[in-house]
Amino acid sequence: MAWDGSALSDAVQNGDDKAVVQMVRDALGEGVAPLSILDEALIPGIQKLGELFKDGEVFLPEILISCRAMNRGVDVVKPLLAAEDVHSKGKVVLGTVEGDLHDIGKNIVKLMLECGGFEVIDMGVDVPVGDFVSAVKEHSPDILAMSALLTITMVNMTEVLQALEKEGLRDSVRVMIGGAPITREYADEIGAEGFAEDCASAVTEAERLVAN
Ligand code: B1M
Repeated sequence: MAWDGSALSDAVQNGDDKAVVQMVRDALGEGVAPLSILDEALIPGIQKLGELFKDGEVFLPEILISCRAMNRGVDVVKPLLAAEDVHSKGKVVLGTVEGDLHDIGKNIVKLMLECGGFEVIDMGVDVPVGDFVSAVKEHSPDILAMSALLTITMVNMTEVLQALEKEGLRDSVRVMIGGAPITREYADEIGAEGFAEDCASAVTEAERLVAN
């Protein structure tokens, strides 16, 4: 019988961290795959809350409490997603663009990339354009990966691309972008080589970028 993650998703929405941790452990005990727990319950839980937020039915404090509950759940599955193959597939500098404090998606992308065998240098959130450029200079990554969740901050991705161009670094690195408002069309428009709409496809996209 297929696993039903709706109770766990509800627990995330209710911000009940103890229930979240228990249900994740129970699901693992029943043999549910860690990635299914992430994709079918933890992520949908926080996404549903976003819809309620949009409709004015929940407010920021509730979202923060739910984020904490979700992160507790992620902490339980994290070690089980760990890569067995320690050989690095490539180096990724990752961050959320300037003006943007959303990091749940970025952190999950980081986790999945690491589990997929990439070395990830995490710049955190609200990363100024110049810091991305400095990180490319310092670490010479294969991929510069940027996340944005706000329509008003996604434009900062273009700024980073322009700054890389100005510094003569643009050809040294592949750029991958993602986040709720980002599309493949937007990536094409600004000249980013890579785009992924979720954490699982971020890994396949990163693999494609390092192979080309
Ligand atoms: Co904010 N927020 N938020 N928020 N928030 C959104 C994004 C919003 C859509 C909510 C809404 O109105 N429905 C809206 C943006 C509207 C817009 O711009 N069009 C919004 C707003 C308006 C705001 C504030 C302005 C609210 C305010 O203050 N009035 C404010 C801005 C603060 C700032 O950044 N300067 C704000 C604040 C916050 C909190 C701090 C409360 C909290 C963030 C906590 C945190 O991240 N530590 C928060 C949250 C949680 C959300 C929602 C509810 C959930 C986001 C999330 O974590 N989703 C969100 C609504 C929504 O998205 N439905 C919302 C789960 C996460 C797993 O998905 O991040 O999409 P996501 O990541 C996915 C993919 O996008 C992809 O993979 C991930 C996993 O599959 N992905 C990548 C992400 N990055 C990638 C990078 C890649 C590849 C794939 O390659 C590099």
